[in-house]
Order: sequence, then structure tokens, then C-alpha cells
Amino acid sequence: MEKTFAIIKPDAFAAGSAGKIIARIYAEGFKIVGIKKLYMSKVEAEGFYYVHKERPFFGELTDFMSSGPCIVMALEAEGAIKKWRDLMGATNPAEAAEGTMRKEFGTSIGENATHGSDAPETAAFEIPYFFSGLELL
Ligand code: FUP
Repeated sequence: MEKTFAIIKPDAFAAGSAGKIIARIYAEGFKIVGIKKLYMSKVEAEGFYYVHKERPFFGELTDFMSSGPCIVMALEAEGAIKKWRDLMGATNPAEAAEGTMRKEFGTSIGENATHGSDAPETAAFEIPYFFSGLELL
């Protein structure tokens, strides 16, 4: 079983879409092994997205991620990383396939409703960034 890390971003949480997104996660067969609501600080968002620190959108991205509460999750399934990326859809909601989370709940490339780890090394950094071992029992 593989684990991935997911976020219901501040736009989707504020819009009241968290319940629908979590229902889809269960319907697709994931097990939620960790889940909590938190309100990231700017510094915490910068640490989470440090790989993007040289990108032009870094300031905007970390402002958005610290603009309101979100839900962070550790998800488990066979091939969880790709499975959740597929369910999320393309980064830009305008390009995301029908039925994906970003198509359904995202509004722009920045405010795109969900996050998911893109590789095993990323998941290995992202899960413990937010969850202790005890929270994943
Ligand atoms: P993804 O892996 O699909 O989340 O996309 P990236 O890792 O490329 O980007 C991380 C986040 O940065 C995106 F979810 C949204 C934001 N972003 C922008 O705001 N503008 C861009 O041009 C690209 C990404």
C-alpha cells in the first residue's frame, strides 16, 4: 500500500466543498490514515512549497495557502500517488478533465482546490511535514 499527501486548499474549504471532496476520496477507495484542519502561517506555507521558491508565483501561492484554513490528509491506496493525482486533474482547472476535483472545485491555476504529492520522495517529505507518526496510526 502506498501513501500520498493531500490538501483541500483554502478556496475549496471556504466554499464548503470539503465534504464532497472527502466523499469522492472514500468512493474511489482510498483509506484516510491522517486528517486535520489547520490554518497555515505564511512561513509554514513557504516551508511546504520550498521547491517552488524561485518560481514567479511563489509569493502568490504562499499568500493563498496561508489565507484561510485548509484540510491536510494522508491517503492510502494501491498506487495512491498517481491515483490521487488522476482524481485531482490538471493543475489548471480550465485544462482539467471532467469529473476531477480541480475541474469541479477549482477556479484558477492558483486557486485550484486540491494538492497532491507528485512522487514518492515528495510524499515522504510532505506527510511528516504535517503529521507525526502517532497521528497516522
Ligand atoms: P501541481 O503539482 O499540479 O499542484 O502543480 P505545481 O507543482 O506545478 O504547482 C504547485 C502549485 O503552484 C499549484 F497547485 C498552483 C500554483 N501555481 C500557480 O499559482 N501558477 C502556476 O503557473 C503554476 C502553479
